Amino acid sequence: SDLDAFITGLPKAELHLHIEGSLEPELMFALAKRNGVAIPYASVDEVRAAYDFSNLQDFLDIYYAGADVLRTRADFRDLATAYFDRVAADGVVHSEIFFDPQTHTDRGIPFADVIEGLCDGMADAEAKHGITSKLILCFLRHLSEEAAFATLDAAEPWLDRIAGVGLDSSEVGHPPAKFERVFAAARAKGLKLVAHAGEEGPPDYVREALDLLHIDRLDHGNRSLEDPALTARLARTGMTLTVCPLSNVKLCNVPSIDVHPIDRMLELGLRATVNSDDPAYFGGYIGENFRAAAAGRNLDKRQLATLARNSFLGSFLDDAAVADHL
Ligand code: ES4
Ligand code: ZN
Repeated sequence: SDLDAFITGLPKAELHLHIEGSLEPELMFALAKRNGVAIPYASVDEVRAAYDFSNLQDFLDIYYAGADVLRTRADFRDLATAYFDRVAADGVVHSEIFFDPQTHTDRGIPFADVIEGLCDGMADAEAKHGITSKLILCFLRHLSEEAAFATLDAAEPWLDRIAGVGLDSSEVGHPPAKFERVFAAARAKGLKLVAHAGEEGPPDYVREALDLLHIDRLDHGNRSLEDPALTARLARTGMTLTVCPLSNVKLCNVPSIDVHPIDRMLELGLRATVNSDDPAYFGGYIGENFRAAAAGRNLDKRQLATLARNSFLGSFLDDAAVADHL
């Protein structure tokens, strides 16, 4: 349709994408075979059938199991390449990619192989598609502060290739306060700071992310809407929210796309963006997220253009690069 073509043609940045969450079942099978890794599924269809989640933890259990097929530098390169090849067709011109080093280093995979493989794929994507990208190292919040500090130490040789740090995995029971000191250390190294907050956790977790972690960008943030003073603060300060519509539906944080608050966020003056989160698990890449939100909420071209514009304003590109994209 006309609106589909408009969405595809809108240059956009993706700001909330877990690269391990872009592992499609076909690549999972290919890597399992290449690496001699057993997987608990007989077919690609069986894998897809297992992607039926009631909450974040249901998903995370399957997502961490799937990541076990990723073993070598070439695997991480192939993973990144598959993502970029797919989103080139969606009109993505810049992507800020989360990766979870602890998921891999805890299995004995060298940090070097993970990051060098991802950087290989990123360089290929820039050459092949002209897509620029940055890396954001996420700490797994269900693990300890000490483990997060060890991960920040392990990243030291590659800090010139890491734009920032984030916080992901099981939210409830692991508030931002647990990582206040690690985020202060990351900030002292000149890294940008983001955190998942208000996905399943309460508005107070969003407040902690602002006041204790000093985040530059808020991942999800949906539950901020329960607190009008917090919502007003996010609007007033121009905080970018990296919203993930299909993820919210798949993880049952929103009952259906028809009632997703993406348009309400814009009306409240929030700098909301549209992102895919874990596209291989949640039913689509950034283009599908835009199309589902547009259909579900009857978004018009002005709203869609605002969402795409917000993705550049909220990116960690320098001012000149942002201006080039607007
Ligand atoms: C995630 Cl949707 C989501 N929330 C928290 N942590 C994550 N890791 C990968 N996807
Ligand atoms: Zn996420």
